[in-house]
Order: sequence, then C-alpha cells, then structure tokens
Amino acid sequence: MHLLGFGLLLLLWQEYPVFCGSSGWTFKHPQTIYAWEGACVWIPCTYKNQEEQMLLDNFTLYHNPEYDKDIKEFKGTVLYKKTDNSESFSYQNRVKKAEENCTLSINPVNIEDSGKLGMRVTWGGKKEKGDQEKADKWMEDLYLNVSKTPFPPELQLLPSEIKESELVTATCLLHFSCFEYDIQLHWSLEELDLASPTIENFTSLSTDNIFTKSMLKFKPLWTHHGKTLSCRVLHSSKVLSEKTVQLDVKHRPKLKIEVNPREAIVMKGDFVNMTCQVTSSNPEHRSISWLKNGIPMKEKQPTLTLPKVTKEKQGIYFCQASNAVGLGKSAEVNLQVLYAPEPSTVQIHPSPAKEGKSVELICVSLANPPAKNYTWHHNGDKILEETEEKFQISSVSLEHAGRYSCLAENIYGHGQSGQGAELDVQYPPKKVTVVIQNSTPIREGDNVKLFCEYHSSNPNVTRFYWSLGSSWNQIFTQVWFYKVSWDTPPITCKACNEWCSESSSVNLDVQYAPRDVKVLQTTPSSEIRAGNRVVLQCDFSQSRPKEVQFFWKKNGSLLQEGRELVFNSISPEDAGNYSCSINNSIGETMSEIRRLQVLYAPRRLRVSFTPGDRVMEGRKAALTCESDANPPVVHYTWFDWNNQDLQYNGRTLRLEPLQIEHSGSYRCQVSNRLGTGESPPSTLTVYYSPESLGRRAAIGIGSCLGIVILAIWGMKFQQHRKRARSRQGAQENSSSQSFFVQNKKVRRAPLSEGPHSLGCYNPVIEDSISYAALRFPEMDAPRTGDAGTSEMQGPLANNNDTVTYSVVQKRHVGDYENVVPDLSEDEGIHYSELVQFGVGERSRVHEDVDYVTLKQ
Ligand SMILES: *[C@@H]1O[C@H](CO)[C@@H](O)[C@H](O)[C@H]1NC(C)=O
Ligand SMILES: *[C@@H]1O[C@H](CO)[C@@H](O)[C@H](O)[C@H]1NC(C)=O
Ligand SMILES: *[C@@H]1O[C@H](CO)[C@@H](O)[C@H](O)[C@H]1NC(C)=O
Ligand SMILES: *[C@@H]1O[C@H](CO)[C@@H](O)[C@H](O)[C@H]1NC(C)=O
Ligand SMILES: *[C@@H]1O[C@H](CO)[C@@H](O)[C@H](O)[C@H]1NC(C)=O
Ligand SMILES: *[C@@H]1O[C@H](CO)[C@@H](O)[C@H](O)[C@H]1NC(C)=O
Ligand SMILES: *[C@@H]1O[C@H](CO)[C@@H](O)[C@H](O)[C@H]1NC(C)=O
Ligand SMILES: *[C@@H]1O[C@H](CO)[C@@H](O)[C@H](O)[C@H]1NC(C)=O
Ligand SMILES: *[C@@H]1O[C@H](CO)[C@@H](O)[C@H](O)[C@H]1NC(C)=O
Ligand SMILES: CC(=O)N[C@H]1CO[C@H](CO)[C@@H](O)[C@@H]1O
Repeated sequence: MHLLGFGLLLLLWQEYPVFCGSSGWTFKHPQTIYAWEGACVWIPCTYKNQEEQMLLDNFTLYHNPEYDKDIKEFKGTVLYKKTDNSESFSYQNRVKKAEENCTLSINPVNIEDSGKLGMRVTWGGKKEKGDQEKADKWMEDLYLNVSKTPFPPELQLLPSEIKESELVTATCLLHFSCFEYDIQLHWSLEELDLASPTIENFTSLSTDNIFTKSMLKFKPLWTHHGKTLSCRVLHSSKVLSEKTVQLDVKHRPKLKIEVNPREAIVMKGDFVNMTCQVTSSNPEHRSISWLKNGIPMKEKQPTLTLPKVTKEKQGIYFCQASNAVGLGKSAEVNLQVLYAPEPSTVQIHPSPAKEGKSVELICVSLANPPAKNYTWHHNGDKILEETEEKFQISSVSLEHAGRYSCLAENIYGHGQSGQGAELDVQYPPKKVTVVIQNSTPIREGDNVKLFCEYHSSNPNVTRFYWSLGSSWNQIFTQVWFYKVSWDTPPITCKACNEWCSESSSVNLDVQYAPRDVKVLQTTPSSEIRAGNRVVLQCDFSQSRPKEVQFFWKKNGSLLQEGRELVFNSISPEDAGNYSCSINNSIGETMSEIRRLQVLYAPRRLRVSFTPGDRVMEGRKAALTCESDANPPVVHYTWFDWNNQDLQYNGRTLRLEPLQIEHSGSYRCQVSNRLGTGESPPSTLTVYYSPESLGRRAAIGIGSCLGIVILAIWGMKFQQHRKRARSRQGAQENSSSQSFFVQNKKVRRAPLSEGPHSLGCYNPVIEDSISYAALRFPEMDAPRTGDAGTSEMQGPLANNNDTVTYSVVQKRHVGDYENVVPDLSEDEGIHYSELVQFGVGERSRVHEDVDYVTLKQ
C-alpha cells in the first residue's frame, strides 16, 4: 500500500504541472488494484477541490485512454459515463459509481479490464457575475491488474528463527478485498493441530489500501518442525489459492529410550540392553551420554548393554544429548533387579546395651522384592515368636546377651544367615564385697589387707574406690591399712566400670587392749583417815574382747587381782602410790598412779636427848619430841616429872646450862587435827662436875647401882634359861629385854633419889669405880589415838628378823674424870653379849670390849 501511496503521490506530483494554474484538485484512491478473473473490484475514491460550489458536470471512465491531440480529447473504451443531466452509461452494466464521491465498483471483473483506467472529470462553475463561464477538467489514472486465476497471499513468519515453545506470529496477507466478493483466509498445519492458536482477521478497503489479512499467533512444538503451514484463500468454501511455508522449529534433541526387556524388571543375572535414539534434533545433536541415578556413566554409545545384571545395576537410567539449543533428556527407565535375600546382618541398637534398657534388633538383608518372612536365632536356638524384620527387647537382661542371627526370605528364596551380631549386655559390677585378708582377728596396730571383690562385671572394672567413713579415694582392688586404730570406722569399697556399685560396709572388728583405765576411789568420797574403810575400783571405758582381768599394784609391785581393792580399816602404812592394770587377750593397760594418803593422829612419840641422857652439869642438852603424824604436828607441849607444863611449844627443848636440878623425866604431848598423843617420860641425868664433887661429900652411892643391877640381872638370867629350854616358842616375844652385866666390884648400894626411877648410879666416887650402863631395848611408846592393828604388824615383822642386843660397855671416863682406868688390866672385866637369834647387827664399838656370847 505504501508503494501504492507513493505512486499516487508521484502521480499527483507528475500531474501537478498539468493543473498548474488551475484550482487544486485532490484525488485519493489506491494506485493499483488487484483482482482476478471473475472476482470484483471496489475502488474507494474521494476527490476534493479548493473552490467551493464547483459542481461535477460529466464523469467518464476510460479503459486505456489516449489523448488525441487533434481533438484535444481523450479517446478509449468508455467503461462508464455520467453527464450532468444524470444520464449514465455502464459498460456491459458492470461498472457502478457512488454519488458523492468517485468510488467505483466493477463486478465481475474480467482479465480484459486489466490496464490503466482513466477518470475524466469535468465541473461547471457557477454563473455568477455573469461574465465568463468558469469550468474545470481532470484526468485521474489508476491501474487495474486482473489475473487469470486468483493469486496467492503473502505469508510471513516472525521471528524469522523459530524455536520450540517460543511465540511465533504468522501473517497471511492478500491484496484484495471487495464488498461483493467474499473471501476468507484459512490457516492449516500439516497433520497437526495448533495448540491454542489465536487468529486475528483484518480487512481494509480504504483509499489508502486494500487487503485482507490474517495473523496467527502460536507456540510451535518440536513436532511442528518440517511441517508446512498454509494460508488458504477461500471463497464460498472453495479454495482459490494458498500459500505454504515449511516450519523450521529449532529444538533440543529428542531422545527415545528403549529397554529390553521392555518392563525393565529382570532377575539377577539376566541380560539387559538399552538403546537411546535421537528422534529429532534441530540443529543436529552432539554425542549421546548415559546417566544412572543422575550420575554420568562412561558409555557414549547409543546402546547400553548389561550382560549379567547384578543388584548394583538397579537404578534409574536415562540418556541425554545436546545441541545449540540445549540439552535433551530421554525418559527415565527404572531398572529393577529381582533377587533372593542376601546374607543377612543383624543390627542392634544400642550396642552395647545397658541391662534394663530397651534394645532393638534389626535383620538387614537386601532383597527384591523385600523379604517378607524372617527367622531369628539366639545362640543358635530359633526364636519362635519373632518373625518380623525387627523386634524389641523392652528390658534387656543378661540372659538376652549372646549372638543373634536371622534368615530373610522372599518369593525367590531365603538368604543365608550371616555372622549375626553379639548383644553385649552391660551392667554395673555385681555383688561387690569387702574381703579382709587377715585370717586371725585384727588387733589394734596390725596391718590389714583388704580386697574389693565382685562377682561379675561388664565391661571390666576399671577402678576401685575406698571409703573410711566419709570421703572416697580411688585406690586399687586391694588396699593396706597400716596400724589400724582401735576405732577404725566401717570400710566400704566401690567397684566401677562405666557405673559404680558399692559394697556394704565392713567393720574390721579391731581388737584392742582395755582403754581409759583409771583408779576410782569409791569409798570414802573425801579424805582418808586411818581406820577408814576404803574401796578403790579399777575402771575402763571399753575393751575388745570384753574378757578382762584386773590387777592392783602398789608402788610398782603386784598387790592383788580383782576389780576392787578393799581396805576394811586402812592404816598409815597403806599409804602409797596405787595403780591398777587391766588386760585382755590383746594387751594390758595400766592406769595412772593414784597417790593414796592416809591421815592419822600422832603416834610413836618419844623424847630423845642430845648429846645423851647423861650430861654433866654446865653443859647443854637438847630434848626433841619425836612423833609420827599425818598431817604433821606443829604444836608441842612439854611436861616435866612434876607434870608441869614447861610452857614451851617447840619441838626441841634446849637446856643450857644444865644444872643438877634439870635431872628428871620429861615427856611431851602433841596433836594434829585427828588427835593427841603423849610420849612416855624419858629421864635426863645431870651429874656433877669435878668442881661440885669437891664440895660434896662422897657418899657410897655407887653401891646402890650395883645392887640394882645385880638384882635385875639375876632375875633376867633365870628367865632366859627357861626360855632356852623351851626353845623357839619364846623367840618372838622375848625380844624386849635382854641385858648384860659386867661388874667387878660393887661397892655401894644404889642411891635412890626421888624420881630417879630407872637405875641410879653414883658416877665417880672412887678411882676404881666400876659402872654399868643398863639399856633397855626401845619399846614402842604407849599409843594414844586410834592406831589400827595392821599398824602393829610392821614393827613385829621387823623384830623377827633383827637382833636385839644389849651391850655393856666400859665407858671412858676420861673426859670428865682425871682418873683414867687402865684398860690393859681389864682382865677382870667381863662383857657378855646375849644374842637371842643369832643374826643381826653387831655393836659398832667392838674394840676394847670383851664379849660373852650366850647363844640360845
Ligand atoms: C462515496 O459515497 C458513498 C455514498 O454515495 C459512500 O457510501 C462512500 O463511503 C463514499 N466513498 C468514500 C471513499 O468516501
Ligand atoms: C499484474 O500483477 C502481477 C503481480 O503483481 C504482475 O506480475 C503483473 O506483471 C501485473 N500485470 C500488469 C499488466 O501490470
Ligand atoms: C478469521 O477468518 C477465518 C476464516 O478465514 C475464520 O474462521 C475466523 O473465525 C476469523 N477470525 C476472526 C477473529 O474473525
Ligand atoms: C538388545 O536385545 C535384543 C533382545 O535380546 C536384541 O535383539 C538386540 O539385538 C540387542 N541389541 C543390541 C544392540 O545388542
Ligand atoms: C511366609 O509367611 C507366610 C505367612 O506367615 C506363609 O504363609 C508363607 O508360607 C511363608 N513363606 C515361606 C516361604 O515360608
Ligand atoms: C576383662 O578381664 C578379663 C579377665 O581379666 C580379660 O581377659 C579381658 O581381656 C578383659 N577385657 C577387657 C576389654 O579388658
Ligand atoms: C616404794 O618403792 C620404792 C622403790 O621401789 C621404795 O624406795 C619405797 O620405800 C616404797 N615405798 C613404799 C611405801 O612401799
Ligand atoms: C608416788 O608418786 C609420786 C608422783 O605421783 C612420786 O613423787 C612419789 O615419789 C611416789 N612415791 C613412791 C613411794 O613411789
Ligand atoms: C592377762 O594376763 C595374764 C598374764 O599375762 C594372762 O594369763 C591372762 O590370760 C590375761 N587375761 C586375759 C583376760 O587375757
Ligand atoms: C462541458 C462539457 O463538455 N459538457 C458536455 C457534457 O456532455 C454533453 C452531451 O453529451 C455535451 O453536450 C456537453 O457539451
């Protein structure tokens, strides 16, 4: 149409000079009109003149007009003519013209009508202002191309390269349209239908162009490749013409996979082949490759051969190939290999299992189709109740431990039972005990070896813990306790693998000597006085074994056995350090020393003289009051022979200078808070000094002494003789008095002077004075107070062993007498010693003494 439009413009431009100078006429119509024999043409046409009021006079349509210069008129076949008087002529009655415009129609149109058509138009001007008739003429050309047969439409595809599934627009264009000749454009695709096409029809019959058009929009499939698309021109269902185009659809390779056997289910060991065929590819494909389960295989050939399939060949296969458009894949083939169950394995979850927990056993045996029937074995024995693939033991115990195996079965047979699996049932150590290795009872201080033993354990015990009462220490299975104490607490051990088990606690039962031994004074509760009943008890806190023996010791030496030490009447001599000891089979424990004090009134009183009981006047003498008391005496009272209190309270009474009048017997009296004691009187003799002698008349006093001695001696001697005859019987009692007499001459009777009770003598009367000292063995002082009987035993016992003797000794008189006796002429002097028991100390002074020994 553009071309036509352009041609019109060109024509107008060419025509323009023709009408140069005349008023402008504008015609609009298609330049060339196409049609075919038997159809019709419709020529839309409009014209326009600048000047108004111009009326069309005559209209003539020429076929191939020629201008005749001679007559200055066009010549040719007139197809149509109309004059202003409304006369009209239509060639063969085929041509028609619209009233208002120059639109023409020729129906039917013949091939002879082809050629140039010329429209000769004349107008008559208005006869206004009368002068000159105004007129105008115009010749308008157009071309008519009538073919003998209907011509085909134009067919165009956009885009020019078609890809599968991409939208394509096909345009079918026919340069023809006529109201009176109905045509349709019909699309068809060889052998195939178009999937959801959209078709748009257009018809144009305008001054600009004339056409009939149909647009087909579709997405081609790869199968459309090579097929022909045709656009047919139909008139009254009759095909007038058509235009075809072969579709070139670019697409990925299209592959076809074939399996032999077709169902792709084979028995193990069968032969399988697969072929891959490229059914279509535009452009040409490159090489084929195979994939199994999505993983590329090595094979590049179109045929994949699996000579003896195994279960590993099972899977999903496909092949693929690519070209410039992309990658094409074949359909998938799921190759299934059927086989009897394979040797089974057993899975145990969890493994190892703790006793009491739940365990699941699974029989794993590959098979296709999957195994249906299962047989379970435990340690070779069939488990009748289990026929499933898996089963549970809700609370596993030791009896479940062992080897499990299973047999699986499907329609192709049963597999072998494989190795199976071991169910390892684990548990904490069982029956943990502490074992004491020592065979004999354990004694305090022993070294003890203990074992932590257990009955069984799975897994093995890895560590042991020991507890002495509270905290735990990791040690070994055996443990030494060195020098166990008597109060070792109970011992517990733990044996542990993954878990720990504790033993019950074990008492070592340590044996020990009695503990906390002490002396208790049960009676009296306070101080002890002589004569009291005293009970001491030996006490202890504990002892193992319980059998004990008690021993008492006084001052270190064994006293007696028994728990209690009883003094019915205690004496001062019982005072001392006491201790008790308790023993059992393990040992002996000694108490601390208990010091027993006995309080008693004064006893054993005696007055002693220093230097002696015979002192010369003018010298000095000290009198001491000796006593035994607890608590000790502090207060002394002295009495003379007249029972007169000497008003002196000290222990030692000093007389200085001595006078004859001091002679006499003295005694003392003492007391403590327990009582009072009095000594026997003791006599002090004061004799004259030589000076005094001169003043005194010598009176035979000495004879007095001699008589007295003789009298006593005679009596005593006879007594001894009797005893000698009766031998031992008298020994004990005769201790008290023995004496000796030695006398040369007795010149004088003893002078008896007042209170001088025990013997008297006249010391120096003559130069030949003989004298004798008579001394009595010491006797116990008379007691006062409450000295007990037991107190008496001590001295008695001593007396049995000792000697009582008396010595008559010739005294030196030189110290106070200037007449010294001649010792060498002492032959006349007889000493005698009476030894009563033959044993004992002798007098310390032996020299110049003659003895007479009388043995009994
Ligand atoms: C010409 O006039 C007819 C009426 O006489 C009208 O139907 C037609 O559309 C006109 N053609 C053009 C091209 O204007
Ligand atoms: C008519 O049209 C056809 C196709 O367009 C063309 O080949 C032919 O030459 C034309 N005939 C004339 C006489 O112009
Ligand atoms: C276009 O024309 C065809 C016949 O040529 C007809 O079958 C189709 O329905 C028309 N489409 C539309 C949208 O008019
Ligand atoms: C595939 O197997 C079939 C049937 O067994 C056989 O006919 C065919 O030749 C085999 N193809 C190839 C490529 O081996
Ligand atoms: C498998 O079990 C089913 C049902 O328990 C039984 O009928 C069938 O015989 C068993 N198959 C074999 C091969 O034992
Ligand atoms: C467990 O103890 C036993 C006996 O002592 C021994 O034979 C075995 O090897 C031990 N097992 C392990 C895993 O240590
Ligand atoms: C106690 O023993 C010591 C030494 O063995 C001894 O000297 C002392 O006289 C004893 N005393 C008594 C009261 O037995
Ligand atoms: C008794 O024991 C005391 C200490 O407790 C000690 O001083 C004293 O000498 C002991 N007496 C004897 C006689 O052993
Ligand atoms: C206590 O010791 C003595 C002497 O050692 C022994 O004979 C006696 O059996 C012991 N007593 C006990 C209860 O073991
Ligand atoms: C102007 C013009 O040429 N008019 C002519 C129209 O046609 C009639 C009859 O054919 C002629 O007489 C007119 O002269």
